[in-house]
Amino acid sequence: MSDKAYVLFEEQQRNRGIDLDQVKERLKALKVETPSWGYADQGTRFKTFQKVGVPRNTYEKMEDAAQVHKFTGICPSVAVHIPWDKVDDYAHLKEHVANLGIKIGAVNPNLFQDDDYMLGSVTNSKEAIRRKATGHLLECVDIAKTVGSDILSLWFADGTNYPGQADIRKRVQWMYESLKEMYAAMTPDMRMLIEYKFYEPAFYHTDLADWGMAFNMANKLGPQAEVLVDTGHHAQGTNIEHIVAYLIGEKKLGGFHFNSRKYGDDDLIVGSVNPYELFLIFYQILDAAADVDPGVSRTANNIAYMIDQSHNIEAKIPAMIRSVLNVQTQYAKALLINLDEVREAQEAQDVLVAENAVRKAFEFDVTPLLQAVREEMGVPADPMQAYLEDSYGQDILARGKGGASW
Ligand code: LRH
Ligand code: MN
Ligand code: MN
Repeated sequence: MSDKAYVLFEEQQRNRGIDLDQVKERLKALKVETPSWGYADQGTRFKTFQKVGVPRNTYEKMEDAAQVHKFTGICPSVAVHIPWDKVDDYAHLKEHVANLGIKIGAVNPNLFQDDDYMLGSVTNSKEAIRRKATGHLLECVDIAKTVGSDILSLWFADGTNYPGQADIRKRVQWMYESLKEMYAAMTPDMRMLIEYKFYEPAFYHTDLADWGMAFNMANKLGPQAEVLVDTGHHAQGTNIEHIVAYLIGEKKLGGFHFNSRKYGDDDLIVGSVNPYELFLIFYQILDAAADVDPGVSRTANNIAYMIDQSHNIEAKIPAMIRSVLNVQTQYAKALLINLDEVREAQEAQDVLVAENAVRKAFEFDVTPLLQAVREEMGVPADPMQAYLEDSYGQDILARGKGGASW
């Protein structure tokens, strides 16, 4: 893309009242965290296809994640899942990751792969199992302290498969007691992000099934607890951007797990199925960021953007780069919405003008803008092409087959 394309783009946007210098600054400030497990071999419950070159351990997952940051410039942190990323010495891991030019982000406890948790972890009717689960949550707070992370990201597989299987109200209380203990162990700069999911692996009821349950739990715990929206965890047709707007309005939206889904929690590449939904999510966030209520704008500006995907048939590093670029593209488009124009149309109650003011931003080709931003950031103008031309993808084939499975 030539400078000429950017000059034309700038003129076009200036004429619409968009300040591109500001847009560029915001694009440079965007950070998207990638998940360690997205670099590993993952599958469905039917089959995991083992790929050649997959990281064999957490250290190698971090090396792959560093490549995504190297080529995109906007992925300086990596989420870990314990025990998938269990190591003997977390301080050493922190150092290794820092030497790669990145850092450890959200620490995700895992309370769904131990036989003891078949009938629930923090919601189990057996006291001893709840104790064990709470112990793991506390261990994760300690790990976060050691690796210098300020986000604890919680998702519970807890639920039941049959009516009558368990006491739903008691389970809510047990979960609250456990999280209260974890909350008390956090340092004041830490945030607990509570994720919800309407079904799977439990098929009758899930203890934290929707945003309202996560929101209520976060409210009961206190200001350091917030809701995490995983875009794949909703029923078909759910208006996710409405949930986003509502939670920011209540100053309780803490983060995202981005992915796409066509049917269930498919963990597909974000933006691959419904890029307009992603754009509309960013529209709500940017609109809130401009809110006169400082609490609302602070919340909107403090959202942790994370990817949560399983790359099942596709090559993992380029799949992650594609995901990050899709997020960046939709964010760039949303930055082109003239919010004043939307508000004026809202005040005039002109439905069509308002809808048009939002939608037309989606229709611009933001390639010249993104290329200019990347140039200024010192990363390749086309990160995907640059990665594919680089030798890293070939070099890691020496790792062979049979890498980490999460
Ligand atoms: C659950 C989930 C949750 C887990 C991750 C691996 O479906 O989205 O965030 O921690 O997948
Ligand atoms: Mn998730
Ligand atoms: Mn999920």
